[in-house]
Amino acid sequence: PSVPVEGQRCGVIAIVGKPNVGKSTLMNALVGQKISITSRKAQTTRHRITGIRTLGATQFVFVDTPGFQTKHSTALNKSLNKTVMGAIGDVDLILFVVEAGNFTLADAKVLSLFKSGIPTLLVANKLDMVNRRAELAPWLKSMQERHPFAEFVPMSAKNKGDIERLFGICEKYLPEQPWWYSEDELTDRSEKFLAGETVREKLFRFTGDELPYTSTVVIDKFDEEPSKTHKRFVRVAATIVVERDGHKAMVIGEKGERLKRISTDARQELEKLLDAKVFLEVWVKVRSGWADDEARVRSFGYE
Ligand code: GDP
Ligand code: K
Ligand code: MG
Repeated sequence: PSVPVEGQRCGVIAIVGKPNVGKSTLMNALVGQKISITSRKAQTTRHRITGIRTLGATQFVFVDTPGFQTKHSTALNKSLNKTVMGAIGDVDLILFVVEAGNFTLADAKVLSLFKSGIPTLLVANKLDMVNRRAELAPWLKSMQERHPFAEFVPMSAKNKGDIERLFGICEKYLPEQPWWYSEDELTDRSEKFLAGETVREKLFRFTGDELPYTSTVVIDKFDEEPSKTHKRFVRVAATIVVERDGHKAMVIGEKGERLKRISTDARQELEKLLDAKVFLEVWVKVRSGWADDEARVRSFGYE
């Protein structure tokens, strides 16, 4: 690297909050590339995902987490919450993300998990959705009384200027130490993992609200094969696992139309992400009760 080791800064920043406040959108904007899937639905993010961005002398290591689940205590939800707790245990900075002007019981539950001593910023996201900005000042004041936040950052994860400002704010909380990753690394997740997440995102996008969250994607095959015509050729086989026959029919759609859209969109996005020609096969399988079955949850790759 061109930056001498003595001048380098590096640290971990956890992005935490209840479902749907915009954590993954924020993470992708910070990393500058989509590595964490997003959607209108809760439970889109199911793993701890590391996103890395090196700017100047500073390496920012962001950790996106599943939204903390407070409603149902299935094996899947317990595993998601464990992931969140693990992620905030030992970090340099916490970004506690809420919707600007909003603070509910679910937000309060997440906040109550934080150990004191780790500097925490209140990221009041989705500022673009706030009509009455004047009402934000008293709200921020009430937030100050709830928790000793180091700073308030009203912003929108979809606004470029806000993202740049956030880097400036975060930088000073990171210790001076050599970088952990190379300058151009974006994530610690494998391409195979990203492939599964891409299919899962399209599954969520195209099934509307009717498909329960208890569906998942397993990658059965991820093989790079030699090719005379493309610089990279990757063969991927994925299985969408659902709970009931009715859900299976929903995913497949009339004459297989929906499954086709899911596969086509996922393939196109994967080709960009992997910079490769991709051959993608997607299957649908019924495994009733998988989200309640601890062994199954583990076998599907949840920690
Ligand atoms: P997560 O569950 O906290 O990871 O939330 P996601 O990143 O998946 O986002 C949930 C929804 O909020 C998605 O539809 C995003 O497009 C939307 N969203 C995220 N950030 C913003 C924002 O700053 N403004 C607006 N208007 N929508 C946002
Ligand atoms: K979401
Ligand atoms: Mg998310």
